[in-house]
Amino acid sequence: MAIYEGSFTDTTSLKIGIVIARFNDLITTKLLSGCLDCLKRHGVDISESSNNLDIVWVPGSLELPIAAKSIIKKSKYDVLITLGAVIKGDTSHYDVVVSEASKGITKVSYENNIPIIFGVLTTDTIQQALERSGIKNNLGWNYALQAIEMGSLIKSLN
Ligand code: INI
Repeated sequence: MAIYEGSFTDTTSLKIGIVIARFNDLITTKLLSGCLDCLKRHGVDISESSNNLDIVWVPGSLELPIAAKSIIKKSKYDVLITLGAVIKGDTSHYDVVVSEASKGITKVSYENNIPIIFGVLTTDTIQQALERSGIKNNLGWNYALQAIEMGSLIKSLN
């Protein structure tokens, strides 16, 4: 019997890409800082000279899939993290943005056999988004943990 699971300790060779939306950047920059804090505390080199981490900025969550697809072509990543914030509020096309972003990200992940963490907050209000990006908890931290786990797991299975 073989049991496979991700490792949280052997991160030094993990190559990670982060694709982040600028829309609602009050929230997404907080997700990014939580994410980077977690990666750093788990041994990932997050310095500007790092060869193991790249960050790509896009206008909004709808653009996350195409940027993920493009960055994968440019370099070999073990895992990608997509960060965005879609807040219902007055936005009538909330459902379209959430649905297309999630479908697109899943498609890119399956087609390229690379885990892509769906770090897009989907909330009814800005208050909920603030609570999930720092005021109460910073889900950016969780997304980074999930990335480490999935990146190392899929690497070990390939
Ligand atoms: N993009 C987001 O990331 N979050 C949102 O809440 C949002 N709303 O509300 O519209 C949003 N829209 C922009 C969209 O992602 C694209 O960038 C834009 O439509 C251009 O293609």
